[in-house]
Parts: sequence; C-alpha cells; structure tokens
Amino acid sequence: MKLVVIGLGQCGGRVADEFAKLNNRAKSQRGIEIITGVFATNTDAADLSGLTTVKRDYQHRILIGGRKTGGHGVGKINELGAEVAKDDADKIIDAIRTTKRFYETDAFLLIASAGGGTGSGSLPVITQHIKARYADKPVYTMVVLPFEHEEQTEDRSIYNTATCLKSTYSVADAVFLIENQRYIRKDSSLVNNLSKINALIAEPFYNLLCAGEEKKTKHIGAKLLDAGDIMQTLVGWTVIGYGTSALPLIRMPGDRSRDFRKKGSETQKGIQTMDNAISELSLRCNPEDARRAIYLFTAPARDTNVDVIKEIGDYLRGLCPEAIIRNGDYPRASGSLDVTVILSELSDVEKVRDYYIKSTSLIPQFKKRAEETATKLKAIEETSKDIPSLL
Ligand SMILES: Nc1nc2c(ncn2[C@@H]2O[C@H](COP(=O)(O)OP(=O)(O)OP(=O)(O)O)[C@@H](O)[C@H]2O)c(=O)[nH]1
Ligand SMILES: [Mg+2]
Repeated sequence: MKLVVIGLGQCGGRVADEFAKLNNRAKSQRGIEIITGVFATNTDAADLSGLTTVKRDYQHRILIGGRKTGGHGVGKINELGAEVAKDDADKIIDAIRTTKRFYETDAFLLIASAGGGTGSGSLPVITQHIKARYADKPVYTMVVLPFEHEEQTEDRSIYNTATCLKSTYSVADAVFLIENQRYIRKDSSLVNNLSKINALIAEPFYNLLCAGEEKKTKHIGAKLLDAGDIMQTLVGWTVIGYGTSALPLIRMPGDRSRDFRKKGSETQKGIQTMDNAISELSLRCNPEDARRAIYLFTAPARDTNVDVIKEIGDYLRGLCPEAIIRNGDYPRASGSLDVTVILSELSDVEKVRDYYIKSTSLIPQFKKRAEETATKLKAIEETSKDIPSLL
C-alpha cells in the first residue's frame, strides 16, 4: 500500500519524518516504495527545520500562518491553528500536486497531536479539504493524545483534544488513536525521548505497507494482504498494535518442521506474538468493541504454516467476536516472528468519551475565566479615566 503522508504541527511533522525513514528503509532493504510523498506543515519555522528526512524544499516543509503567526506557532490556541489552515489549505493542496507518481497513491495519512494548537486545529480542516479535492482516495488521520501529566496540568490540552477528535472524526475515513502515555508505560526514560516514541508509533506500519508492494514471488504469502484489505478494514475509531518474538537462529540439520511437538510450539509462539501485539495497542480499548480487524503475520517462509495463521486468527476471533477479520501472511526472513494488528470501527472508546465529558465541563469554566479577566481589565481602565492619554 502506498501513502501520501502529511504531518501537521510539531508532533505531526516529526512522526511524518519517521514515515519518511520507513520509506527509505523499504527502498534500501526491500527495494520497494510504500510512500509517494511526505510533507510537513507548521506555523513554526524552527520546528520545520528540525526535521531530518522530509525533503527540505518549501513544497515539502510548508510554512503556514504568514503574518498571523509570524513563523512562531499558535501557542496552543487550536482555533487559530484551524483558521490559518483554512487560509493556507491551497498551499498544501498545491504541494501535494507536485508529488511524482501521485497516481500510485492508495490513500492519505494525516498526522497531528491533539493537545497543541497548530496540528490539532489544522488536522480536521486539511482533512476536509483533501477529501473534497481527492474524492476517490480515503483520508486517514492519526491523532497523538497528550501525556497524563499534560492533561493534569493544562486544561487546554484536554479541550484541544476533544475539539480535534470531534471535528476530525466527522470528516476522516478513519482515525488512528495513539496514546503517548502508553509508550512510557514500560520504559519511563522515554518521557524525554520523543524521537524514540515517534519511531515506535511508525514501526507497526512497516510490514503492513510493504506486504502488498512486494514483487518477488518468494516474499508473497499464501494470503497476500494488500491495499484493498487495509482500506476495507479502516473505518472510524482505530487502533494499531505490533508484537514481535525472536526465532532461534540455528536449526538442526534435517529439521523440516515435521515434528508435531515443534509445530505446536510454533503455534504457541504465534499466539504469544499476537498477544503481545494486542497488549501493545496504540490505545487502551476493549477489543470486543471492534467491528473490523486485520492482522498480518510476518515470518521467514519456513516458520509460516497455515496452522499458525489459523490459530492466531481463532485467538483474535475470541477477542473480537463481532468483527469482520481480514488477514495475510508475509514471508520475510528476519529472525523474528512479527504480528501487526489493527482494530477498527470501534463502537465505543472510553478515552474519547472521557475527553468529551471533561471538556464539556471545562467550557463554562473557560467562559467564567474570560469574563472575570474582562471585568478586571475594565476596572483598571476605569481607574485610569482621569489620566491624560499620549495618543
Ligand atoms: N509522540 C510525540 N508527541 C509529541 C511530540 N511533540 C509534541 N508532542 C505532544 O504534542 C502535544 C503538543 O503539540 P505540538 O505538536 O507540539 O503542537 P503544535 O501542533 O506544533 O502547535 P503549537 O506549537 O501550539 O502551534 C503535547 O501533547 C506533546 O506531548 C513528538 O515529537 N512526539
Ligand atoms: Mg508547535
């Protein structure tokens, strides 16, 4: 599957940069392309120059906002982010049009954080513009949710998240939910290592996008997972997970996996890897709420047998009884067994509901604060009424 990837704001731009790296890796390691163009847009010029892999020219690193923001961001005011995105949407569409071999693109992926200003505000706006301009291609979005400490200390990050989620969900074909906090659960050093988190966010897409682009027969599985399968799966609220298990490097001579005990242990390993993928989902959710799901099993050809694929499919079926489940296998020698899983069309997401509820109760508080500020300012002005003005 081939994507056009567009990162919006600081977080979006950096995660898009990781996708550009994935594409370079696919080209050098596998001789295939999974991305036709990567763009980063921001109101902040410094953030754009900090990227490493997105092409450096102004049509790939797109500065929006002009005089309204002066190249310095929108300081978490996502209404302003939305406004400048409306003003400059054509700039982004024009840039997309420069993509060489654009016609090969299967879908768009737009990425932003929800808690900031530029990305949060521009994500729904640009999604809507691209959908209107390219009616035949699905537009998927990826929304990165704030860390817990940000939610606890900044009401605005919750409000921004709620407005971004509501607006994006109403226009995008699917919304990948990514919880920043999940990535530091196991390794707290990651809190200061956003670039490591960004790499972990992009990684599950590597095999998933590569599988359908393989040209060599030996890398084409018994059941090829291609763009069509993925596009049939992605609808509404969506999460992605990735699990991996190392395989023994040395095999005994004559070992042809005929031994039923060995076969049993391969199946066991497959299920364990699927279980890892489910535990590592990008957002905590209830798999029972998924109405669609897809999994890709990647392993060296000799470690792939239909039983393993069937067993892990049965295992997933047990977790998501109401989902239409699609699947594929991808023979790639890598010394490991990998499972990528997507749960989509989630009928309920507790975390999203929480943002909506908290944010609704914040609105009267914000209003009250604004009124108090206005009253205080008026009082100062009042006391200055007998002072002569210099203007
Ligand atoms: N995973 C990840 N999260 C990030 C990164 N940079 C910022 N964030 C998160 O994104 C939110 C802040 O949004 P930014 O993307 O910095 O904001 P912006 O879109 O540039 O908007 P303004 O700076 O307000 O104009 C916070 O929740 C951060 O924790 C990043 O590189 N990776
Ligand atoms: Mg910024």
